[in-house]
Amino acid sequence: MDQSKRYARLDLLEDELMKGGKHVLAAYKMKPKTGYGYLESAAHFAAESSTGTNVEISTTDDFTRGVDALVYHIDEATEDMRIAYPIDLFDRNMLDGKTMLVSFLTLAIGNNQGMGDIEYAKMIDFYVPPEMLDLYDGPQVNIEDLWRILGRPEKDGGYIAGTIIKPKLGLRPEPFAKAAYQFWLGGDFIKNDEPQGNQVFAPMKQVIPLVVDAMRRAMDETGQAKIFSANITADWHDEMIARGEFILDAFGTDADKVAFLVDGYVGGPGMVTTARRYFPNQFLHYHRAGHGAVTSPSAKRGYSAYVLAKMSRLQGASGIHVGTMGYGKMEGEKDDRAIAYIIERDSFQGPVYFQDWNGMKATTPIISGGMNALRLPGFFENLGHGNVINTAGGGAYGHIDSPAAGALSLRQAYECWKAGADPIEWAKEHPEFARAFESFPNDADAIFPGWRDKISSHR
Ligand code: CAP
Ligand code: MG
Repeated sequence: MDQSKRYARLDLLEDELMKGGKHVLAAYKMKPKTGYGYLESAAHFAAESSTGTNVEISTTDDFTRGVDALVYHIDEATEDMRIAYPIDLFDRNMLDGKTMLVSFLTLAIGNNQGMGDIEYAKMIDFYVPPEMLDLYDGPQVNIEDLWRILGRPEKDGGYIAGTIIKPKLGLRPEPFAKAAYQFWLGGDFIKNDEPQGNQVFAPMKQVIPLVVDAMRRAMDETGQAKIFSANITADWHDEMIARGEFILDAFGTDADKVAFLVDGYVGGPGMVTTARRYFPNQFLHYHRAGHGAVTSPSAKRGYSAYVLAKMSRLQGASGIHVGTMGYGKMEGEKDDRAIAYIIERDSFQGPVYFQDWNGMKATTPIISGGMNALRLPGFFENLGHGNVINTAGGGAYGHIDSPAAGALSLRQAYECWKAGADPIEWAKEHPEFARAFESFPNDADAIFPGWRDKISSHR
């Protein structure tokens, strides 16, 4: 059934829709199945994503038609389809009238992902009007709070050198805490690797008190504050809270140095909001394991990593992984900078929409995945700044001298970029950075060909 007379309004102007402020706009790359017309399929898509189904139904009234989602732009050649969703479509909390991200997903990337007449559709951008922005929690804590705790300025406080306890699984409590202590002698921030929780060989009740002790010893020794991002991901709300409360209790007077890591893609918006609302004062660390299933450029359905990051700011993530823009081991490219810019800036022109955040706090980009000191200078150059949290697991624990040397090499890499120095020259004055070349020789060969002669000749 062709529903384009009801669900398409190609005369609507995007500018006017944005000015009107009563619609959430979403842009997709959509292709219908062979034999289906583009506009007809787009209209069916909008119907399924709002008030309709595949047939005319007798219970529809004039009010219903007033909240139809409307296709307002199509370009079959580029597969571009844009839809305006009236803000009243989105579910509001009974408790406080706020809106919920899960409702955005249910409508805008819900049933429409499995329709018989759609080959594929992927959301590449969306726009939220000011009235709707106010209905999301947004972040309460971000990198500025970590800078304050670390004794740095709250603006432009610079690079936070972090790691992930490696190996990913298989450390008993004592070796785990030892690994943490060793890194903290040189670095700032440690996160649980995402699968680490309450395994039988490393029960949280044993591990966490040892980590507290490791942090305190490292703080005494270095005279610097340290931060630990603890994984509280769990299927059950009560389990997350039990973990969070246990951890805060164990850290006691150092509870301000605890972030909570939530695996927000596999766990979903409910898990993120549980952490955001139950522990509003802790840095909420959004890890996104599994996101590649829908965000990969090779995936034709779902949504992009840009959309994922933008949604995380609405939910109130303090920080989210944004990839490494082609400098690390995970999929990515230089232009992925936009994924960082949309969450950290007051406003940003995305692939389709200009979003003004209307004062919503920033979410901090977390740079992770195959990073080490040698890859960082190029990364910072591409991003244009170093106000990020970087977690390098292999890049710290793979340093041939020690995890502390690995941590120092990361910081030295940042300082090298900041000084605008040549990394080879920098290595001559910074031994931990220099030893990163020996530690990661394949990277060194690829990024700094001929380094062996230049660095070793000055030893
Ligand atoms: C990195 C990591 C992170 C990835 C996630 C890992 O370890 O701990 O989970 O960064 O990807 O398990 O692979 P290494 P992303 O530093 O040893 O590579 O940040 O892109 O979401
Ligand atoms: Mg990991």
